[in-house]
Amino acid sequence: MPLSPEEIRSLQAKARQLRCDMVDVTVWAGGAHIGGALSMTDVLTALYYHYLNVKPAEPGWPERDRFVLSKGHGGVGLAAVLADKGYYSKDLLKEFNHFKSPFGMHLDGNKVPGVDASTGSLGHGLSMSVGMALGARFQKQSWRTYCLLGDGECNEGSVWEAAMAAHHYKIDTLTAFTDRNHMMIDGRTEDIMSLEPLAEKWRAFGWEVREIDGHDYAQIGAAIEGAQATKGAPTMIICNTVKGKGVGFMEDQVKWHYGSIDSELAAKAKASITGGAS
Ligand SMILES: Cc1ncc(C[n+]2csc(CCOP(=O)(O)OP(=O)(O)O)c2C)c(N)n1
Repeated sequence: MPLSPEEIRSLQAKARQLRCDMVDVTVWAGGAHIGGALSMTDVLTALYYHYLNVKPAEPGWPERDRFVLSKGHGGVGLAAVLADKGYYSKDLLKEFNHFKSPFGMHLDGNKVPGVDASTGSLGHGLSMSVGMALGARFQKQSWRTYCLLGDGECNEGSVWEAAMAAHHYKIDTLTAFTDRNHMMIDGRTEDIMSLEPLAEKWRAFGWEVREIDGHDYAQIGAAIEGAQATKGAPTMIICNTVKGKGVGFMEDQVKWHYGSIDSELAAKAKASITGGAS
């Protein structure tokens, strides 16, 4: 069922809060991949606050939907979401990436409740997702697998090996997203290693492809529901996003791929997120 206007408003409010939480974690950690966390926040919010069938009190629940953050450097974003969902105390976020903390910059599935796959080395998450989705099929389980990739990550050849396998096995319980913020670590994707025509590439690999505004909840919801209804093929949802989304001075700025924030800059960032000056 399409998201109602009320549900959309509620998700937007949640995303504002989560973006502020991510800013806090970045301050506590001394630095984080904040730009790419902010660009994927709306997709994460739609998944975790509406579509994913999970039980935060029982992270290992066998029938849960799986989520793989293939762009694992976005751990600062996922960590904030999982804390807010109640997988662990928000206080733990103060230790994010500190010595002896369970949280590294890239989340470890053996240490952080709710993390279905340890990622960080780009290019592996889609293969893991294919394996998980096949596992569900072999076990005759109906849970779904969701995977979020970076656009720069799609430079990795292993992404396309996984794409071939997902098509070959007709894994229609697999939904992937590309956070198409048009940037990678060191510049614009089209300058460093061009990806276009990206949608056509996924289609050529046999995927059902949807292209959306990755900050528009009606579009995100419709695309996820379309993927859930698709039979015989995996779906790729290309989410056009803005790196640093929500924080005016970070938006579309490659230097905010990874950055440090002090409390003064954090206040400015939060004012921007909540509608104050940027
Ligand atoms: C195999 C591998 N090579 C290099 C890196 C270093 N690295 C971290 S983030 C990043 C850029 C990724 O770009 P993108 O997927 O577009 O991420 P986003 O812009 O959404 O943050 C790179 C190259 C890595 N984590 N893994």
